[in-house]
Amino acid sequence: MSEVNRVITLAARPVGFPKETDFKLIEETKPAPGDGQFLVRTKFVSVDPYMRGRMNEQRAYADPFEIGEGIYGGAVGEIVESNNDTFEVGGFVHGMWGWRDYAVCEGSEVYPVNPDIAPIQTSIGVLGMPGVTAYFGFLEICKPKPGDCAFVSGAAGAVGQLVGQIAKIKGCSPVVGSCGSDEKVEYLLENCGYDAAFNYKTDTDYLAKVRELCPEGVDCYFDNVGGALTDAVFANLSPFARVSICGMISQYNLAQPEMGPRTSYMMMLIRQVSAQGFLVPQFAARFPEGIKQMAQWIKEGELTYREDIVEGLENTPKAFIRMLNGENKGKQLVQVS
Ligand code: NAP
Ligand code: FER
Repeated sequence: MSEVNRVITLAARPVGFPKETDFKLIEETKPAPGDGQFLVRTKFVSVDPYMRGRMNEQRAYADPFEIGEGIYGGAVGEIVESNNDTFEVGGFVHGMWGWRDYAVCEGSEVYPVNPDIAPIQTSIGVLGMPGVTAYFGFLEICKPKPGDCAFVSGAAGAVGQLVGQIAKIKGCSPVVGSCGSDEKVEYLLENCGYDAAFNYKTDTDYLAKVRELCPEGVDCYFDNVGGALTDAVFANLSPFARVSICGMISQYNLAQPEMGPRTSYMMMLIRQVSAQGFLVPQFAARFPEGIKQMAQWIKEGELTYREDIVEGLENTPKAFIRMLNGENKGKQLVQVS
């Protein structure tokens, strides 16, 4: 086993869209666990949109990453050395140690992963943070009822692909999504039970498109992207619609932020709409319940998901950038070992 620990650090704060040169791979000595600690060898790391916010100097909802420090984020790995009787060598755990080969961990920083229940990388995907974001962000905020029209933006990504299926399970109709390629549109229609979907990069009259696909208005809007598409969905909301403000990826890589909203507020007023932003940790106490239900749906064939796996820790910046670019098909992961 290698004695070197490769760590991907932030070399420079990205201006606008991140570049590979904003990151730097450094080599450290493989760390040794102290009393009560254990050493984890990373199997998969997650690249997530929120990490872009942590690369800025300005604090968003988490502290900025420091220049020259390793990038922190979701990861899953195998325990290879242990001074802790509860975390034995050969066991798997997930945690937030991020883009590195090895991490020394304490029991309080990680969660055990059972490889017999599902592939270990699902602990940072469908049965992890993106999964519970879809589950609680949709059910608790959109409060779907059978027959509601549900619209999901960013519908083919890690979170979005799940939201539409949960909407279907709950009897929403129609379930409509937007995404950035024809291949993704086809995936949503063929595999995720969406009633309709469109490619926002080629079908650019969003107002007309949402009206066409949601003729009775949108009752539940799960928003991953913000921006012009969201303006169009707001203009088509039904009376007493519920909007779950999950993400705004159309804004994350802008060097200059866009200002707004105006018409959206007007629509909230005249249609008596509720719109609520959320950060998924607010549901942390209920994660086990959501994960159990999603695992059950997967087992019963009610819920499907796709993962997009790039090989090699050194390619993590590439994977992060391709995810922000929309080249990922489902949850973007990096296989490290
Ligand atoms: P993802 O959807 O798997 O990947 C990001 C996707 O965003 C890309 O594949 C791309 O798909 C789309 N995108 C990129 N630029 C865009 C633009 N300008 N306009 C529209 N779409 C764009 O990522 P994810 O992990 O599932 O996250 C989805 C959203 O959920 C993000 O906004 C994220 O910040 C949010 N989120 C929020 C929470 C929370 O606690 N609130 C937790 C997790 C995630 P296309 O091909 O469709 O362009
Ligand atoms: C968290 C809060 C928010 C977190 C992720 C998010 C991994 C994601 C937010 C977003 O994508 O907008 O504690 O932990």
